[in-house]
Amino acid sequence: MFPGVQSHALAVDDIASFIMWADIILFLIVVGTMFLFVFKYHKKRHPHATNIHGNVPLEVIWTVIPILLVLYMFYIGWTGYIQTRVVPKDAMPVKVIGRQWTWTFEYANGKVADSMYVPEGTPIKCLITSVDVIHGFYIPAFREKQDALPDRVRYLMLYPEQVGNYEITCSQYCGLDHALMETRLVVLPKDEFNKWLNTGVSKEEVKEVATSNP
Ligand SMILES: [Cu+2]
Repeated sequence: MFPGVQSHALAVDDIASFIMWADIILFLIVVGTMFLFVFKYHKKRHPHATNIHGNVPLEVIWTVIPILLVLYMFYIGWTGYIQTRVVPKDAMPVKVIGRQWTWTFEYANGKVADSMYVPEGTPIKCLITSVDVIHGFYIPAFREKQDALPDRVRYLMLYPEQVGNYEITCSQYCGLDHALMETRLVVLPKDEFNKWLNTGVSKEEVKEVATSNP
């Protein structure tokens, strides 16, 4: 997996690796015990089976540990998720419109672009919708994804922390050219972004800027 570029992405990665390591350790404990018992209680070594009626300490342990693990997974998942849902006061709105098979971005001053330009260090409130079928607004490096639904507006918070050029793609199969429905998220330093926002740039020029900064 390529590196995440905002603290939310790092939180998602931490959750994924915590769950993976918890799975690996539990797998080894369960399968290890299974093999140990197959060996230890083989008919040759243990000809007479014992009839066991419960073991309270053991049952408490295997109930409490999984509950704590699941609660902890919920806690780290929730705190990561909430970062994408809480809208800070200084958030900048950007309208994200999906259509077969392109993305369009509209800014508060009326500027329209086919790549998404955002300033570094400003929370971005993406207002996501679609003009035809269901699309999925997906920025892998930010570990964020939200379906774009016709006639509805859904939102997602972005916290661009690093200047750069990131992939935006469609995560819902939406027809013939679904695979080609991609564009760039360009994070610029604040002053450069303001310059970009306040100049009337044609669509061709927007494309040029987006591709000249790989
Ligand atoms: Cu699509």
